[in-house]
Amino acid sequence: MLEKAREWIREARSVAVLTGAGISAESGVPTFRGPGGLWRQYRPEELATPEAFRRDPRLVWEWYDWRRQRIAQARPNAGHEALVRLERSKPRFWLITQNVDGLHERAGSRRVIKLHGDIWLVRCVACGREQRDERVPLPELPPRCACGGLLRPGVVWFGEALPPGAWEAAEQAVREAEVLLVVGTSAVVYPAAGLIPLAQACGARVIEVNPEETAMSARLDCSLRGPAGVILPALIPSEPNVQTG
Ligand code: BJW
Ligand code: ZN
Repeated sequence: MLEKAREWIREARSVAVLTGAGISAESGVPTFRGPGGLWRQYRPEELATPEAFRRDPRLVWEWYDWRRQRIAQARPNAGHEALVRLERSKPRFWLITQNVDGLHERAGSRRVIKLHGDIWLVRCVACGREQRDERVPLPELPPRCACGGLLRPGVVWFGEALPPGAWEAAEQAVREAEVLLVVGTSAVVYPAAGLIPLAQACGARVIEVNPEETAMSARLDCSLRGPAGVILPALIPSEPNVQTG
């Protein structure tokens, strides 16, 4: 299986990658679902919503403040680094991520499409002003804008639209891809998970890297079972591929 997947990746000139929380798990960033996916007694579906924020902005901010601290302490791992090598070896490449932690960019990835926003952005619910704020912990919860309005994290919650242009860019990347590599996502959140059947409908081979079976495993060409920090370095060699033809 691994050998076949290596060959598909080696031969492809156009590659797309879809990542989820699992790629950052080995960096110490908790995933949403499965073991370690709970914060206090809450499920992410109860906190990552506009309704939860309206009801209790302080509670939602406590969760984000805790995650921001975990992310600030984290370093990119061998999985993030392998994807940087892959990007550098391909003439056409896009890394589509559901993650808000910024670890792909910190590892050196450049062609990144962020579907669910960025945990280091804050946006005023009153005047709409958005800014970067990397302070951990935040001095005041919930934080406030200079205009007095409440600030919210610059991320995409359930029921909200993706950032302008992000979905179109992701769809385009997947339509063009000969190979889609799906790493560390449970593939239950849409529209992101819909990129997998789209890639297949457009003729791409889809390779999954995940220690567990997922909602999409049964329909995929190849599922590699194991942690991203182990499988991705084995899949993507250290020497950049020389592209011919
Ligand atoms: C490892 C590992 C290791 C562990 N190595 N792997 C169609 C059908 C049904 C529902 C919908 C639909 N279309 C839309 C919906 C509704 C909804 C949805 O999908 N609901 C489902 C849950 C049922 N979607 C939305 O609401 C989306 N918006 C939308 O559709 O808007 C429409 C609209 C249009 C126009 C105007 C207005 C509206 C938005 C979805 C936003 C999701 N937001 C979150 C929070 C982001 C901010 C934050 O970080 O706090 O995104 S929720 C959370 O889930 C987060 C993640 O990005 C996302 C996906 O999770 P992910 O990454 O897959 O993580 P896990 O934890 O689930 O899985 C981790 C995996 O890693 C596991 O498989 C492990 O095995 C594995 N793993 N260790 C590799 N070492
Ligand atoms: Zn404001």
